[in-house]
Amino acid sequence: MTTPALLPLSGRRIPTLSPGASSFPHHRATLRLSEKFILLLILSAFITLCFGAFFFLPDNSKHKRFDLGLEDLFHSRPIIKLICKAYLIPSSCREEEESLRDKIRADHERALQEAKEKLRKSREELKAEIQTEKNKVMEDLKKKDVGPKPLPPVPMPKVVGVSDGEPPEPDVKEKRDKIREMMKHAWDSYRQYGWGHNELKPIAKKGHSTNIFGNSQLGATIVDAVDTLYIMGLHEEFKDGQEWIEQNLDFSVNAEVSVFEVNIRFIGGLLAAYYLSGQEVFKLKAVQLAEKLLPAFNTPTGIPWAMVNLKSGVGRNWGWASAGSSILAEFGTLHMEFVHLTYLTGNPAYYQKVMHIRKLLAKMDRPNGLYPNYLNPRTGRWGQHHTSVGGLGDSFYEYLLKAWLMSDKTDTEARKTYDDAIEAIERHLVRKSNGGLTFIGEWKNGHLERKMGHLACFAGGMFALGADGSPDDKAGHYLQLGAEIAHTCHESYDRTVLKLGPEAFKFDSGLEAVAVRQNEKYYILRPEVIETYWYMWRFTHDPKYRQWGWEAVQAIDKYCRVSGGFSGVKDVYSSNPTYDDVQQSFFLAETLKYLYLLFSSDDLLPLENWVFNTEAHPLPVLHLGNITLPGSEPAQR
Ligand code: DMJ
Repeated sequence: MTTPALLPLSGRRIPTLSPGASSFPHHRATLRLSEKFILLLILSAFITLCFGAFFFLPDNSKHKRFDLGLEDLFHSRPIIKLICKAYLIPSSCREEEESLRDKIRADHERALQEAKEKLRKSREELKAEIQTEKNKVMEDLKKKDVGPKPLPPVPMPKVVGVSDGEPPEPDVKEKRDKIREMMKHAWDSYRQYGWGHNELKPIAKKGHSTNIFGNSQLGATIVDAVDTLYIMGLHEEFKDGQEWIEQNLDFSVNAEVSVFEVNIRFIGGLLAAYYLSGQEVFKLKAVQLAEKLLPAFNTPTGIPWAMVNLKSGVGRNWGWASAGSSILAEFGTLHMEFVHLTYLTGNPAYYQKVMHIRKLLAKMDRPNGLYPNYLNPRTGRWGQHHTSVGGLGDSFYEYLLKAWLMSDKTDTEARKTYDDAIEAIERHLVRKSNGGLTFIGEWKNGHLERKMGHLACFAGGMFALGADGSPDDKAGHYLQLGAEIAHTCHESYDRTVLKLGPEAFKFDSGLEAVAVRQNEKYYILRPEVIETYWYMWRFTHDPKYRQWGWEAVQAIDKYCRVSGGFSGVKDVYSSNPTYDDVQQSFFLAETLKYLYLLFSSDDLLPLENWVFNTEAHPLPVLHLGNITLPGSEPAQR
């Protein structure tokens, strides 16, 4: 049997059985009757629904989501529209269509009006309108941007001695002016030929960089030099540098940088510029960069990688380092800057990272009490047993002493670690040559190499700086040791043709403070010898230190100065040297700064109030006796 196909109720056709569908007429009649009854019921239910919807459902047109005329078409009173279409109820449909048409007409008129107004406006007015819109969007974006959070206010450490430091003696003042002029020549040349690049090639007169800064233009010379400009009173140049930093220094770059170099040059430079000038931008940039360095500490031991990619945070070590090790002078030269970062931001992470390194080192066995230069960050074991106060080791010892000084001498743990380390160094590494010159050799697998690097010459200043406070009343002894190192290093300069010191010099087979190998005869504008002269001057006021400093000024000006800045030289024993064509950023940060201070009065940056980081960036002493750093124990006196 074929069941009757109930067509949708269109109102046009009452369903019927197809002819010949059934041969029983009575049955057919019964079916028709009940069908009609059901249809009637459905129809009345729909009519009731229709009225209910009309009077009681909310009007969607009052809750617009789009301002398009089509909105009502699809969203307002949908049930009426459906009924309208399905049942062809003429009056409701007409009303609905009418109101729709009115709405569309009104919208069109409004759009037309707006278009006419726009056409009446001049090109300039339209441009201005677009610009206002753009600015608004940019402002909104900036608000949403996750820029640096404002830092909590902290008591500003006592910033004293940011004075002119003009020396009373006219001849000293004249020398100081000459050094200032050299700084201006170095800066102006970089400004002209290398602006924004990391360093300058003063002969080629273009930008230069090395792998320590990654492949990015981070303006290393600007960041390294701004505090020197400030100290020398070169205000216009300082402002220029500050502006560049404000507008261009961006650390969200895909660059793999040296954690150590970026810390001492950039974070140190920015923090010093902040403390000296009070300009917030320097502090904010320092903190932005520091955050980017933190992933370098994600190693199994917490000893950081040597390099980190600023964008990805992926770290690794130098390929040349013994057994995949990190370097003592690199992971051991973070303390000063990181303590300041915690102090300024209230974020304990920085302090905890460097204290963790200190604790880990304290637990380790040390061959002969010496710290090897290599430590594997995965295993926590020493690499090759090579100890040096020059390259690879140097500033680790410096920062132990300076951590103590910087804490207003409350960090006694740092002082004790320094004293123990220096004692072992003196016993195993410090020797007197046959000619009576005191030198610091290098310890290589149980054997002393009688060679001293230019870098190790900084230790003269360190010994003098650490004299006060040394155990067993050995202050006089350490001041004397500092003086002897200063003398030896001066000899290494004096025994050359150019009166500039070689990179490394020997005390062997009749040799006294002279370089032997060709690849150790270069001078790359390094500061360490002058740094020691300055500390010795501050502690003794012996005029020979100014005299030695002046010799260096004259030699640098004569042999390293070129029309495009200052360049290193490849052989200090040759009267006709070739240039290396690099103006190192530390020449402006350190060499010229120490020279300037050497010819200034002592009230400029007094050592009771300032501690210089290893790149000569002065940071104020933090009087931690009254302050507890977040994440630290209360300081003990
Ligand atoms: C500087 O970057 C720092 O002084 C560092 O501690 C060692 N080397 C250079 C300058 O020679």
